[in-house]
Amino acid sequence: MKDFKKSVVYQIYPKSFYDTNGDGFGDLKGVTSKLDYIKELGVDYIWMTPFFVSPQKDNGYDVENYYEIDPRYGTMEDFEELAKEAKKRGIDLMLDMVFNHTSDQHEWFQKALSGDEKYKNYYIFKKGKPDGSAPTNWESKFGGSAWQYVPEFDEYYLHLFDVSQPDLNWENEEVRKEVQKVIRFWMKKGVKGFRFDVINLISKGEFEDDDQGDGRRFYTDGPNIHKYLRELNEQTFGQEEGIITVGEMSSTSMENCFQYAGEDSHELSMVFNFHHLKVDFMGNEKWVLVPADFGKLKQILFDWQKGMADNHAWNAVFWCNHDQPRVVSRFGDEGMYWKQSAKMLATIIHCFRGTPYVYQGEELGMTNAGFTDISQYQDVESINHFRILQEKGLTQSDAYRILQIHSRDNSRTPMQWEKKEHGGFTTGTPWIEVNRNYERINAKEELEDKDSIFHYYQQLIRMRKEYDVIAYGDFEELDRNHPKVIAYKRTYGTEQLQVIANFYGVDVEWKSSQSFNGFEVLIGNYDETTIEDDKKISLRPYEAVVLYKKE
Ligand code: TEU
Ligand code: CA
Repeated sequence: MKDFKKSVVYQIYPKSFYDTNGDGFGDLKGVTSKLDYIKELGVDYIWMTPFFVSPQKDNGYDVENYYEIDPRYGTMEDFEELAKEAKKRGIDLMLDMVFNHTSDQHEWFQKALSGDEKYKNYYIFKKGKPDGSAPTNWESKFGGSAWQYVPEFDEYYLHLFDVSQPDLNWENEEVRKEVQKVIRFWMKKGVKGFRFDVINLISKGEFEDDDQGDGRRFYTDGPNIHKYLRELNEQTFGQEEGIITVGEMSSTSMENCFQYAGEDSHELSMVFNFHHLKVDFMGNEKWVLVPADFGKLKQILFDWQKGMADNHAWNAVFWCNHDQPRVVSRFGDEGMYWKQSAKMLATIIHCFRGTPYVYQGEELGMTNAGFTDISQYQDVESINHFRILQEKGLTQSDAYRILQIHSRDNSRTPMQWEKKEHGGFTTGTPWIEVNRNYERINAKEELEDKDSIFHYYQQLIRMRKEYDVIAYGDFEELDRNHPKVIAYKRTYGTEQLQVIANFYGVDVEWKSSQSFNGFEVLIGNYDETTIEDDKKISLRPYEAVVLYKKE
């Protein structure tokens, strides 16, 4: 059985991964045909973002039927073939379960809209305020009110995301039973992992106006959340050994995560939190341009590493996913130090305590989309906010600059396979444009180059399996205040690891409180590392080095 502490997960956004029939959409057969590539990287699990029947208003996070494959992606036979071929290569599948909401096209919601009380109670319908306005002032994460008026009922329904994504009512036991049924169905198909979409938003608390924010404090980590997760665990994945689970925890608190992902709490194996990916926001506001706050980034990473370890809870560690800009563009340098900075960023994550997640194309150092016209954008959130920003008085060019930095489409451009039209992703017209740098950045070239970002990731992934200190070691921060360097130490029995990374494109000298005596270089992103003396090291632009010692 796999040990999730030694495992690495590779995330696939199938729509943008590989298209086998020329319709411009990636498909399940496309994933199957690239399994050898994924195997070469050395990962243990593939997390597949949703491929269930969906009107695709939010690229599949609006599920119409949890039991069937959207024909755009293929058939159930294609899925079974994928699972079988993956298994042959020692790779298990993790599916993405979207249970905070369904699509408005889901049969349950359609029945609710037709007035069927049983199904109305699957969702959250409420009367408006006496003046007829929405029940609360909560905002949708995609812009605008979180409530949609239904004239037939003179009521509103709640949608924390798009208007086409009505929130499910988890207080209703029948809803919880339906959800359990879905999980059991996919477990029977041999699925060994689940990622739960925005799962910490399912338990709504009081429905009150928020005079301090957008409403999230009323439904984030809500009153019954731990009860629901324990129940889910007990009724489904907890009954089979070796299933790994990860909860996507939106705006969560660390205290709640101790419980969500605690060793003995019987909720989930691990959690994603996003605090470290808001250091270039203004508070919770993402649609602004502010430079990334390095001090804050370091503090958040260190606090979560230490806090979760001290409380016997487990992190998922990552920079990238389908909702985030590309990390090399965000915190690295996509120009002169493209390769060094991509490797440096990978080093930090892959030596952390937690299970690393690699998002498709991250292992190639893929960059932000570089779109310059709104017609190139496909994401509902980006398109809404492009309008909202201009309504707020920003110029169009400022709105573009913000989208270029923050849009989720930055990570959704197709996988760059080779130096061919559309990066070899499709022979047709891709649903979203391929990044124009595919001739320089693509899988084929990197597989041939020993010094590539791909091969560096491969080495990091292998190290987690070979060195127990990486998988199981304690965490200790080394220098909280240095303005350019991230450094930390891991210890496990007689093994010690020091990770030292220069986060900037300039030379720096760094003095450690620890001695380097007896340490050897395990991996680094420059040919040779200059250790000045037993406590001093010179780091070149974006240099990262991992030192190891066993007594
Ligand atoms: O994302 C949840 C989420 O809140 C964010 O990552 C979101 O994209 C961001 O806050 C917007 O600024 C999950 C999925 O990963 C995402 O793709 C879905 O759109 C969303 O849930 C709704 O299902
Ligand atoms: Ca296709």
